Amino acid sequence: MPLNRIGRKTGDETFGRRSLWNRIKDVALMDVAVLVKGIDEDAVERLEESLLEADFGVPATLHLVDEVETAAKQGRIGTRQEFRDFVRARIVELLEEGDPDRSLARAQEPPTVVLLVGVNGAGKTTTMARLARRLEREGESVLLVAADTFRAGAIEQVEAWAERLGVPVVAGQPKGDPAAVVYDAVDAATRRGASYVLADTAGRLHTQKDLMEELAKVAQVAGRRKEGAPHETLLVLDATTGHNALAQARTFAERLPVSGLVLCKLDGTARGGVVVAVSRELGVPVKYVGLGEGADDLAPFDSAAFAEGLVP
Ligand SMILES: Nc1nc2c(ncn2[C@@H]2O[C@H](COP(=O)(O)OP(=O)(O)OP(=O)(O)O)[C@@H](O)[C@H]2O)c(=O)[nH]1
Ligand SMILES: [Mg+2]
Repeated sequence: MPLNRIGRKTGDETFGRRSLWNRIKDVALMDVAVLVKGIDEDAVERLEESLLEADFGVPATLHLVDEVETAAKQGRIGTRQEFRDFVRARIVELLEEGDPDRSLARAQEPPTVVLLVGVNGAGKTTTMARLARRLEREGESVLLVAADTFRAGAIEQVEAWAERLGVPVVAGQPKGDPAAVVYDAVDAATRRGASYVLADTAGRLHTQKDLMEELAKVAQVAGRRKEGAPHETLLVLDATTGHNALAQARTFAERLPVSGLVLCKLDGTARGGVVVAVSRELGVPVKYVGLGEGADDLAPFDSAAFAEGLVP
């Protein structure tokens, strides 16, 4: 198991099911009280450790700890509420650095091609459906693509969503070539004048090299059919994943032009602190959050609301 720089275990198993932010609150608040009285190396290290364990990532943690330390020394943090507000504001700052554009990409000439990628069960298919619902409400015309030809039942799942939403779908054959399906779908969308093509892809572990190559090919083939495609590649993350999301994100971004993140299952107990690190490391914004299993449970990402959820 890897060790962090203060010699603690950093594997997922150290995290447990309980929200790490509850632990941060306990440990960090205590430590800030100590900081306020006078700087204590152990207190700083404990705060650092708790942030690392909350999947914050090393650079963001060091940055935040430095700031907390300075603010405490200067007497700007004296109460729990001040600490809470301070940490929330810093998280917002981390997420808003560079003034990220969180809107969905739009091709100069329709259709705009959006790929949904991620590990198994993250929420890709549900996100595609919810995105279709949002876009249709905004007056866009959407074509769904069932390009998960790998998992049994995946094509039927997309077809069921298409019927429920009343949007057209282009589906592949089970075990067929997903790149060919996406190519055909872009063709179909161009003929129909659809403004968005939303392509579902099969879940895959970032460690499965062949499947990652297959996905890279899907993106390349889309680009051959339509200039600039995929115009948006959304990496869908499960908020309950923890630290592993960072490794996932790195590998997907090596193979694909990941342009945005979607954080699903934020309606459960998980707070998804890891997206702060993922977003910063990849240099791409979180665009949406999934807040349930229904067709309307997708919301634009709001960093202030997110920070409040992280530091309740
Ligand atoms: N509570 C909750 N459940 C979600 C959310 N998003 C997806 N789910 C559920 O998570 C499960 C997996 O969602 P899918 O959309 O099928 O995930 P996927 O990434 O397409 O999965 P594979 O195709 O198997 O890789 C389903 O039961 C969804 O209803 C969310 O935001 N909140
Ligand atoms: Mg799926």
